[in-house]
Amino acid sequence: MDDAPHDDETTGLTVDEPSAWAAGVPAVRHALEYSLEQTTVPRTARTLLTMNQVDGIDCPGCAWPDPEVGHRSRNEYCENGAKHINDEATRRRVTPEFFRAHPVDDLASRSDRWLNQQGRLTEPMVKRPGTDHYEPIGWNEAFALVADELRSLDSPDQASFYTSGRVSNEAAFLFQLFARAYGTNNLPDCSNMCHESSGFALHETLGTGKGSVSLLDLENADLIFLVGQNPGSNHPRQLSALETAKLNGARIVAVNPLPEAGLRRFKNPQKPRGVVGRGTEIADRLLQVRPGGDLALFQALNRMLLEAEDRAPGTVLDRDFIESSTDGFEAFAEHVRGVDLAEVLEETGLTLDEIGAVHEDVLQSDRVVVCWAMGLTQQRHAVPTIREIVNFLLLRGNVGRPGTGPCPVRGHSNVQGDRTMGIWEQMPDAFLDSLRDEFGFEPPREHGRDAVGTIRAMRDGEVSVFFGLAGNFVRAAPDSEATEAALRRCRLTVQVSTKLNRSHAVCGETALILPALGRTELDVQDSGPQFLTVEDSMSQVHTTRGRLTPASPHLLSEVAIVCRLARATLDGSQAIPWTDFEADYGHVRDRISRIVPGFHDYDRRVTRPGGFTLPNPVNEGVFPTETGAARFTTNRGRATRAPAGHLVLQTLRSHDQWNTVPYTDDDRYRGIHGSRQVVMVNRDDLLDLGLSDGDTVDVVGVWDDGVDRRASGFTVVAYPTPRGGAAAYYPETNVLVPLDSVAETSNQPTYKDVVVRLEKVGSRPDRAPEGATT
Ligand SMILES: Nc1nc2c(c(=O)[nH]1)N[C@H]1C(S)=C(S)[C@@H](COP(=O)(O)OP(=O)(O)OC[C@H]3O[C@@H](n4cnc5c(=O)[nH]c(N)nc54)[C@H](O)[C@@H]3O)O[C@H]1N2
Ligand SMILES: Nc1nc2c(c(=O)[nH]1)N[C@H]1C(S)=C(S)[C@@H](COP(=O)(O)OP(=O)(O)OC[C@H]3O[C@@H](n4cnc5c(=O)[nH]c(N)nc54)[C@H](O)[C@@H]3O)O[C@H]1N2
Ligand code: SF4
Ligand SMILES: [Mo]
Repeated sequence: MDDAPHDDETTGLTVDEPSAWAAGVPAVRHALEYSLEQTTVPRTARTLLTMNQVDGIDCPGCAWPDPEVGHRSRNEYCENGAKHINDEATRRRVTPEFFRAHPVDDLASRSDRWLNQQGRLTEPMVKRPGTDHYEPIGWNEAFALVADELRSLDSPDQASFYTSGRVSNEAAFLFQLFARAYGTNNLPDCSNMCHESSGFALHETLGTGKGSVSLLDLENADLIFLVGQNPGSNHPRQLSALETAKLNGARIVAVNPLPEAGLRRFKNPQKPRGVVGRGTEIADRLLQVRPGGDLALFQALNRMLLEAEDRAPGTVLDRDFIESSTDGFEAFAEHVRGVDLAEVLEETGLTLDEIGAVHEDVLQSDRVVVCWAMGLTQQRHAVPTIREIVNFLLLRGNVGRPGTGPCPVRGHSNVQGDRTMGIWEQMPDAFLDSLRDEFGFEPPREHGRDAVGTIRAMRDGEVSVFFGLAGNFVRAAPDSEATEAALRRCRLTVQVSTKLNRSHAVCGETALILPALGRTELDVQDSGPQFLTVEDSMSQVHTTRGRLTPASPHLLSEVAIVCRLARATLDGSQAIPWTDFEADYGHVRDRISRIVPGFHDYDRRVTRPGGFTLPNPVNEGVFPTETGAARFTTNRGRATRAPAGHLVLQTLRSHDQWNTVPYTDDDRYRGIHGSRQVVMVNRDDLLDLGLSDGDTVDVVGVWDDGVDRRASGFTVVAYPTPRGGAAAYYPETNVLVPLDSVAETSNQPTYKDVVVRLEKVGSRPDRAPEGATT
């Protein structure tokens, strides 16, 4: 079983009730089933027992932080963390023989799941122009090939260097250093598609793009908002922190169009009570907001707070804080007082009672935290919405005090660290000056291209070399057909990867696969075994050490790959000791400590148990904005309303996938099994559209550029989503997201805000009986 490649068959759709609770015994059982299938028992146990422990492996899943040292349980991981780690520790292998048997066209015809299930990549491979197969290539020849291509470009800006957020601080720092020494700021990353909107909104209003909340803050808040996130599937250990907060007396308000399982009830697998009991109710209130209605909701709450202050002056707002630490209050207040509550009800789909009850919760609370994720950032008005949340926090001084603050919940385990290390196409001059002073070269100053900008430039022939350090760009990006065409126009595409994915199959004229060590694996360099470092969603920087024997003797670490590429490409005029960096990662951290603020004495501090926490100026009452004050802003924007006969589609994650990689076809908590080709629609909308639960439809994108964007053969599932909104899985529906449909100012694709219509293809006779859902 272990070595047999899975076939691509799906078992057929079955649907039952969405689950009312998350993460108990079945969660653990499912993780073990997946582990056993992918690895052998001792290997599984060895990896899992060190996960998220001091001196162990940082979970390669999400960026949720680890509890303080001394407060960690023996099994400090969730079901999904176990799946992610075992997906990497699999015993299956992709060998040169595999590539001989599967031409590139064949790979391109396979599902994402099938590609991933083939196992770990083992050797560098090249696809040469005019051929249809990958063949083995030596490492030196591979680096020479990339170097020749890069050196032959008219301008360094004709290359683009993508990073996905699993990459360590060390590799990320070197990667941006290489790109800038080579001469470009074209450093798109997954964050462009993830929390870019949060970064823009927070930077403008608070002067720093990161959240200021610690785990302790969360546990000590007395009111927590969970807006546009699904922690039961995507940040499962967040539920433990929320449970603690509840036991400490917190109330929780979830704002989400869908009644996600983890927002309802949590059974903590780490506690006996969690295994047998009813578990903890997570959300005291679930506001099933209409898609994109969050801006209106927070504006209404802000208006209510201003009016409450009018009624009882000096009792509602934190006047001292507003006067001493903020600006823009008057203009904001005037604007928000004019918000029309009838319009709010229309925008949010909520009742005045529902909003009023939350307002009462706010008045009763001294310490408020607002958490959010992709349900906000991937909206067209994401930036104004998050700015309005900052207004909401500022009004009662819920920023920078213990138990308060904004909490953007990050996705990839080191996406925040990669940004800290300079992976951003718009790094500020101060950072570039430091690079110059340290390494003696002049970095380019003009902003580079982000993810969407890179796709446009490849499409237009302005970028002809695409280099991906981890990730699966072609599937993560919007407008799949346009993105695929853009990548196919490239002269060279290079992917540094652990597992096979579609970005290897949809490639440039020449294509390289460079197989890398994963986080679970022992990394030995000339100076001995190395460790790596990462930063979680709450700015804690700590080590991660792999212990498993590498999947193949031919693998190189990401650090080694970047160093060797740099040596092959650059002319040596910069004073950058690439060989030393590769031999001893301590040298890399030493340079980081001199360049990146907050990293002084990096090597020593990071090896202390639990590492260290980066300072956040907001927590010291400092707001490094242009004016030196936290800023109230005036925000406008209305939710997308689909025209008659259409729906607003959000593309989201199932419980059983890691981003572009589906592990199975099941989404247990939503009650959907056996197929991901489903579109969830409100039952009343189905009636209006003349459709029934179980019908087969094409989902057709609507955007006024004349392009037919179509996801074919989807089964309609009646689901308790607000009217007008639909949901389907990513990445199968990325084909529907127009490249030009981006959030204002952040340029983030609007993956949760896509206008579609459903074209009926046929009905399935073998459906579960009507009424099985909702
Ligand atoms: N198991 C697992 N864990 C993961 C990942 C994974 O793929 N699998 N991915 C990781 C990454 S990179 C990220 S970024 C995070 C993503 O974590 P999430 O942001 O939780 O992921 P999504 O599945 O995109 O879900 C977004 C949620 O937003 C809600 N939503 C949609 N539209 C709106 C709206 O208009 N308003 C509001 N209030 N809510 C809305 C959806 O119903 C859904 O519950 O997860 C990380 N963790
Ligand atoms: N429609 C839609 N699209 C979305 C989103 C959405 O919600 N809806 N979400 C967006 C978000 S939030 C994100 S973060 C992006 C994710 O975009 P990416 O980060 O690019 O995608 P992943 O699926 O995480 O990448 C998986 C691949 O990474 C490689 N990999 C895994 N571990 C390692 C490693 O340790 N080293 C190396 N070198 N490679 C490794 C494997 O080859 C694997 O196939 O997608 C975005 N796209
Ligand atoms: S919550 Fe996130 S970091 Fe923690 S074990 Fe689960 S996937 Fe890993
Ligand atoms: Mo993400």
